[in-house]
Amino acid sequence: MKSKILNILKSSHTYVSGEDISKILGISRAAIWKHINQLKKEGYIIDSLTKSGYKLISSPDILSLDEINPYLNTKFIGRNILYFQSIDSTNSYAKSLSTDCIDGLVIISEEQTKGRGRLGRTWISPKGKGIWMSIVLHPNLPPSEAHKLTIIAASSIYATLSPFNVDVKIKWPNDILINGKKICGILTEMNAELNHINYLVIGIGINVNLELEDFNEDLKQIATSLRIETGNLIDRKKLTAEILNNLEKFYIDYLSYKNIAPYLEIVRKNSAIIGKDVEIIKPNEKFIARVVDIDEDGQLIIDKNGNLEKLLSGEVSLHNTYK
Ligand code: BT5
Repeated sequence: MKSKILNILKSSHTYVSGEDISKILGISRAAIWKHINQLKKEGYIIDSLTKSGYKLISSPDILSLDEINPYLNTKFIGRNILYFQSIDSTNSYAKSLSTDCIDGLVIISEEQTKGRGRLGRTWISPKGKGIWMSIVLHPNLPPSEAHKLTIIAASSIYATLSPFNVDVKIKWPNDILINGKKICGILTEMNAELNHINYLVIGIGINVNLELEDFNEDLKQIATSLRIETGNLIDRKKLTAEILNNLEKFYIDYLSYKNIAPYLEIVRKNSAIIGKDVEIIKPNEKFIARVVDIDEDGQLIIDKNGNLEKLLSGEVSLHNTYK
């Protein structure tokens, strides 16, 4: 009901009387007043005049469904959003859902207190400054294909960030860099049986309006935000919707044709590491190798002392920043 009242206010440029809202929605004026107060608590500035009614003056910078919806053109991704002020981790929440959870459900939080990277690493997620979200999908794919959805996600983030006129690069398997610094990380996890994915969770963290002081000393060297790189405050609502729009387009296309090639092409063409020497960190060894290419399955081909080797995304980290 609160969303319906908000929609009425959003679609009117002048005051809407309590009587009109009451007629449209079939609820009492006292109930309307209660919802208006709730909206005000959420940060909406609503003017009320005894004779004229209510007028929406401004909406808060929040990532609720009501705020993202106007920019969304998807069929199912993001049509259901679970929105939190604070949560431990949107990926952990998504992984705790039952196997019949809604396809395309998005979990978003304004902050994460235990944001996670890969292999138990931490992802810092300060309040109201980034996009910290997890997308739940039910692809009909074997678990061995799950890593390809990280490629789909990385391509959709690339497509979303390129219009900002910044130097966007993809660092296989799951990082997006601007001017050589990390702006986004992707954490793909799944709830699966041996041969079947029950559901897949694509966790996306994007540093949108973080300032330098939001990063600790270590991260200041290797991380950045869209605000730092462009000098502008960025509209998080539009950006969130745009990522979901691109992600759905690429995801549907990939599932229809089972062809990862166009997305691999995006990752290859805009790779931060192909042709460069990187430090490869595996659970039991560390070495420097030259990155040669990414193969048609999305595995990294490296040249280790003259021998070609293939790496699967789950098992390695690549270190250094690559300008
Ligand atoms: C990642 O891991 O890059 C995946 C990050 C995924 C975060 C999203 S947010 C929504 C969803 N819910 C979660 O709990 N997680 C997902 P990895 O490649 O392991 O990189 C982790 C490393 O990135 C850390 O060890 C830091 O060095 C660095 N880091 C941490 N926070 C960062 C930030 N905000 N920006 C840039 N780098 C960061």
